[in-house]
Amino acid sequence: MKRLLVTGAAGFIGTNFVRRVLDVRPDWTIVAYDALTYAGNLANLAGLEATGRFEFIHADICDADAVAAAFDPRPWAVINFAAESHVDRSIVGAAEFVRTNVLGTQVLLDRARRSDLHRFVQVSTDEVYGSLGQEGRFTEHSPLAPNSPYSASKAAADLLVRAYHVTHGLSALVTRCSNNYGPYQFPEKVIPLFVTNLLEDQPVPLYGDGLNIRDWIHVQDHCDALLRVLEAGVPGEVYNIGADNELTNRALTYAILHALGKDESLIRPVKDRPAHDRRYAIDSGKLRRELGWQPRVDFAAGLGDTVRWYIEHEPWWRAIKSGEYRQYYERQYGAGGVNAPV
Ligand code: NAD
Ligand code: TDX
Repeated sequence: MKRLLVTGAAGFIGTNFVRRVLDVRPDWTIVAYDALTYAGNLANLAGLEATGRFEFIHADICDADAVAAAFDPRPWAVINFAAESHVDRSIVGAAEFVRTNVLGTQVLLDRARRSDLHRFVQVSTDEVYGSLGQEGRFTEHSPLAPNSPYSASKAAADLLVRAYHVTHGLSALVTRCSNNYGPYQFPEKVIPLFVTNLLEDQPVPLYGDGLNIRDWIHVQDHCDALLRVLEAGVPGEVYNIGADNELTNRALTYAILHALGKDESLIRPVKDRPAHDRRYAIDSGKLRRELGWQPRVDFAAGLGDTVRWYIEHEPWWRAIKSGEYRQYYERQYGAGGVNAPV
């Protein structure tokens, strides 16, 4: 039995990854570790204990004692998803981003370097490269130029991972993926936010001119890439992950409206995100060439499946969209908010 420690397991990508691994690696045991912040949801992992290969630890990655306990018995490998992940929240307050994304990663690395791990995989983002003009794509050699407190904290963590590999010989590596979509995504991110608003016949807040470009990948393709990197990636390396699927936010919005049979009168133009990165596009040629990975999910089909998932899991998102979420929404999108209607 291989024991895999998965931090941030109760969030969007962590949940999809844990479920996938339990399915396709019957001889692996998962130790899911999560602080259950506003974005972490234990309901996402419901029923997995029944596999007999799953345990959950409710703890913070900044807590060195709790991390040490999770390393006993020693895991075969570690994959770190734990993070504050929403750019807009990092603009309003960056402290929690530095604490979890930087300090938390350092705490994990300090424990990891004293264990003989197969791999330590740091799940990072294309946002560390900053913003592109109309031409070109990010490669692993693109300079780091983060523009938001979120992406700056992720870049800092990437550099710590590199330093622990070089200094301490830790078998660590970094992945940088583009924008994910799919089931279990917290409805502060654009796709689940727009889908669930439209299911309630509420307007969808489109930032600025709606012409910013994101490069979309289905979460299942991201998880398969992570599994490949975890098993066969070369320590010290960085691997970009992407599915060659650039779309303006406006085109994405129309695709979602169409999927739900709604019309454009529900688009609400709102104030732009400060320092809003104009375009992301990722070159994942290295991962494809060296580790033989390729994406499988066609965007139109994947978006349709995703929309259906939110339709079929209404209690899941309704539970999230009550309570604290309402205050967040009002602070962000209400009159006087960062993204107030224009
Ligand atoms: P998410 O916000 O849905 O989940 C983050 C999880 O981390 C939550 O379960 C939360 O409870 C947990 N967490 C937060 N602080 C913690 C702490 N101090 N200790 C332990 N757990 C803590 O995020 P996500 O979209 O699933 O992203 C996962 C990772 O992938 C992040 O590192 C993010 O930077 C990266 N990433 C995300 C995307 C994307 O499109 N969503 C793309 C590329 C990379
Ligand atoms: O209400 C909105 N209206 C809108 O127009 C929101 C929430 C977003 N947008 C725009 C901003 C972006 O151009 O949609 C695009 C996508 O926004 P987000 O879903 O917030 O994602 P993004 O900022 O691109 O970052 C995401 O991808 C990279 C994840 O949140 C990060 O964790 C990941 O690293």
